[in-house]
Formats: sequence, C-alpha cells, structure tokens
Amino acid sequence: MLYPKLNEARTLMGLNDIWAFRTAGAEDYPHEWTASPLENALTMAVPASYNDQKDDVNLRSHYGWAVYQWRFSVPRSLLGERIVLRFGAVTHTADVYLNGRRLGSHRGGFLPFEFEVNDALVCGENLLTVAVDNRVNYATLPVGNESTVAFFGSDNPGIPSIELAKTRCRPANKPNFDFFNYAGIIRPVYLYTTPKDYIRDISLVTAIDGADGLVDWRVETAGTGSVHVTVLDEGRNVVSEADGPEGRCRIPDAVLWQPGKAYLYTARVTFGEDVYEQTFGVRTVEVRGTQFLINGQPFYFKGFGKHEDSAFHGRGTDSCLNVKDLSLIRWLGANSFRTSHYPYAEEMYDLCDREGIVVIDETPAVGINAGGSENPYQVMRIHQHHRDVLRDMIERDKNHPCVVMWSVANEPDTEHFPQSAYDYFRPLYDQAHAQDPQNRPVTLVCCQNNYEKDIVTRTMDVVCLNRYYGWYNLCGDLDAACDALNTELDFWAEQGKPVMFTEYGADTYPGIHNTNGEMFSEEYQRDYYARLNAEFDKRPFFIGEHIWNFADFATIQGPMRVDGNKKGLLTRDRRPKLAAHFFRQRWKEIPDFGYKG
Ligand code: E8X
Repeated sequence: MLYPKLNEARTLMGLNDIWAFRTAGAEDYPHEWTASPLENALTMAVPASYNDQKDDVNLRSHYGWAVYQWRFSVPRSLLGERIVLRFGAVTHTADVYLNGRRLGSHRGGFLPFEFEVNDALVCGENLLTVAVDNRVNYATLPVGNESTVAFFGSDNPGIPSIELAKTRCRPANKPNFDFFNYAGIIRPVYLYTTPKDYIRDISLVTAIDGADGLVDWRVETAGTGSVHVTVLDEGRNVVSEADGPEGRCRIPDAVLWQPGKAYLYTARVTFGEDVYEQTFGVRTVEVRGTQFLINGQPFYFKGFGKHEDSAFHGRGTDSCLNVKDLSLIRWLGANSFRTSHYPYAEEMYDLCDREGIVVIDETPAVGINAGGSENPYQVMRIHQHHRDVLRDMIERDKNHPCVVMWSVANEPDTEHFPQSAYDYFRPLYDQAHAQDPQNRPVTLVCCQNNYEKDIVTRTMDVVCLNRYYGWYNLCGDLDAACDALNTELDFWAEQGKPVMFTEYGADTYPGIHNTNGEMFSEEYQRDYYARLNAEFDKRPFFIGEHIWNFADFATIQGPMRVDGNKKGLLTRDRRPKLAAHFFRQRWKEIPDFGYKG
C-alpha cells in the first residue's frame, strides 16, 4: 500500500486537527450520531490516543465505543479526480461514515486502511464520522482476556466476595499484554487524489552485482496507460530508466544502504497522467549459518524493544519524538530496534530508511498465551486475523530498506502445547516468506520458557529470545542468572542458528541508588546488563542484544507496575539512567559488522 504523497499528479489534504468527540457504549454507539453534528462533543486532537488528552479517569479507562467527527470541504476542481480517504491507523476497530453513509469498517489498530469516496462526497461541506471500539478479547490482536468468572449465583451465601464483585463490576478491558491499551485515531488521516488511471502499488527488490546495484520492480496499476520507471540518485541524476510494469535496472557503482550510512535512490514511476516516487536502498539481507548478513557482512544488533508511547499523545504519532528517539539511539551507539509489539507508524520507517537504523518489524500478535492453563490455539479466535495483519504489515512495509526481518508474534505459548504452536506458526512463517518480494528472514519472539519443549522457536531463521534471568527468576542473584543463561546458551549452541536476545531487563526507578546494588536500583540495572553481556560476548552465534526497554512506558495499573513499566534505559521523558552510560560506552566499542565472525 503506497503512502499518500503530494506531487504534480496527486493532491494531499491532511484532516489532522482538533476533532469533535464523544464516548459511547460498551457494545455499540448511537447510529444517529453518524449523520448529524455531535452534540455535547469534546475537543480531541487527531492523530493521538484519546485516553490521556483529558483529565477524566473515565476517558483514560474507557471500555467500548467512542465517536469522532470532522467536517471538511473539497475544492470543486478536484471532484473529477479519484478521491481517497486514508487512515494511518485507528485502534482497534473503526466504523467509518461520510455524510451518514457507511463507507466500511476496519479491524486491527496498527495498520492503514482507505476508502474511495467519490460517490459519498458532496460539493460543499462533508461530515466525516468515525466510531472507534477499543475492546480487546480472544478475537483481537493484541489479545484481551475474557471474563471467565465462574458465576456462583449471586444469591449463593458461599460466593467469595471477590468473585461476587467480579460479576457485578463495570466491564473493562483486561489486556493480556504489558502496555497501556491506548486507543483512538492514533495516526494521520489524509484525503488524497489520483488520476482516474493510477498507480496502485510498487514492489522493489534490490541486489548487489559486483560494484553495481540491481533493482527489480513490479508496478500494479488500475485503468489504462503505460508504465515508465526512472531511477534517480540522491542528487536527482538519472541513473537508469526503462518501460513496462515489471523489469530490472542496473545501477552502476551503486552506493549501498548501510546501517548508520543510509543512501536512498528513488524509483520515479509514471503511468498515464499519474506519478509516484518510491525511495529504496540497495542492500541485501541473508542468514547464513549462525550469521545475519547485511550486504554480505555479519551484522550485530545493538538496540532495543521499544513502544510508541509518550505523555499526552499516548500511542499517537509524534514525528518530533521519533526524531528525538533516533537521535538517542545514535547517542547510545545503538543501530536497531524491534517494533514491539505492533507495526509502528509509517513515518518512523521512512525516518529509519533516511537515518540508517535497522528495524525488526513485528505484528500485533501479543498475548497468545494463557500461561499453560488452556490451549490458546484452541480457545483464541485469532487465526484468520493473524494472517490478515501479517499480510497487511508486509504489504505496507515491503520496500523499506530499514526492515531486515519479520517477527510474526511476541511471546506466544510455545511450551505447553508445542504441536499446536508449531501447527499454528509454521503456516505464518511460510506465508511471510512467500509474500515478501525481498524474502527477508522471519522470526518469532520467544518468551521465557522450557526451551527444550519448544519445537517452534528453533525452526525460525533467527532465534529471538526474551529472557529475564536475574529479574523475573533468580531475582537479584546475578551469579545464578549467568549460570542459568549459560546452561541455555549451551543448548542453543547446538542448534546452528543465529541467536539474539530481543528482551532482557530490570525495572529501575531513577534515583534509587545503593552500594549493595539491589533490584530496582540504577546500579542493579547496570550490573545486570554488564554481567549478562559479558556472557553473550563469549558466544560466536550470539548476534544481538536488544534490551527491554528503550524507555519507561505506560501499562495498565496493577500491583506489579508503579506508574507503568520501568525497565527503560531512559525514563519516559527520555532522560538516561545509569545503565544508559554503560551501554553508550559498550556500544561505541562494538562495530555494526564483524563483531562476531
Ligand atoms: C515485561 C515484558 C513486557 O513489558 C513485554 O511487553 C513482553 C515481558 C517480560 C515477560 N515481555 O514484563 O517487562 C517475562 C516473563 C517471564 C516469566
């Protein structure tokens, strides 16, 4: 799916402003709200989550539907063009209406969707209404727990007070994931036009041939016309050009896209009156033995699991924060991050393309885990939706040189029902490989488990492990933590796959210091990483360290979280903890390439 752009053939109008907003019911919303201006509406900024924009606990913890509304006009000069309404993402489910006419719905809170609106638009003022459902359950990704309260019968004198209260409390989301269930129109909304005959999609695959680059293109179009492709370098000099919906261009003496040293070419595509320019990087990605190769060189991942998370915006797109975060990634000497636990805003991938930051792109499949109490692959109703979000993520992100690997899920249960897990994930692994024109490596991020029972993780192209030796287990005992770590690494040494940690960390409250370096202190976080990293360094097949997390982030309230998850190397407002300085020193001395083998 192409990102909306303004050019000589296309118009772009942002609908990103302060919309009208009202919360609605848990199960539904008044449909009469879709055809007339909202009464008693609040102001609500778009794009942004709605949860933290007001000081109202009922809005922060809202459960169910909310309705947004915006009024706009389209210049009559554009009405002869193809006009498209596009949402970057709406979390989690959206019903969209234009002038009271239902355009359609979209499930999935982290990927774009769009509607052609020519038939529903009027010349003059148009009323756009978006109903948004934030509920999570066993049919959504991310997964929400469903009330499985055994109903004792409220007249039963023996019913325990807690269970009785559970049957009577107001409905609420029960996330089976450790991040706040921010919701709303979280990414930009655009109206854009194309000519009636237009370019629908572009796929680009690059290769390296000696000193030259090769780029294979495939252009999908609608209507009649002929395709012409011109390849331009960063100086807008024509490098090569050809005709046809598919073909190959040679780029003499190509400048490669490298981590930390990005170089972007542009494929300028014309089709009839339409024009679209798609940037790309000449680079290759390959797993060979226990190495992860970028441009044929063994890459070492230095970086983080992140979140899209900040004060007031919630999960809303904040390009200033994205620029700041990439600056901090470079300040720390890091080179990569995982889009835990959902596809991020397109604007972030464009920025990573430009700045040479490497990305592991993850679906919103988190929470496929009942801790062994039940088989998630039987009780959760997510199979088709999982295939859909994987398809749409690859469809959206396939051309980004920064994306080097797909993660199909985070911490599913791969221990308690191993064959069910294998039967569920193998088709997803195959789907990703088959769909991606660049055929990138595919992984699944494995939670702390009995790795000998897990028959899925070892089948992935890269073994990605979330481990918390010294935090959630062997608490505070770093000697024991290193002992357990090495026992497990001995197992992985036999598997012949590249292995990396995609999560390891310790909750740390800035300002807690002590000479005994106990848990939650800044000293413990530093010592925890220093000790575990020293063990990684002894293993040639260990190819990356992604710490959890880049920054502190919001979660649902509960006894295990004091104002959110505090495993950040940085505070939520991006200030370094003691361990940040440890990594800055460590990572400056670890090269992007050749650290292992
Ligand atoms: C944590 C992280 C959580 O924030 C992340 O979204 C997924 C969790 C660790 C699970 N991984 O809790 O900080 C560790 C389970 C160990 C038994």
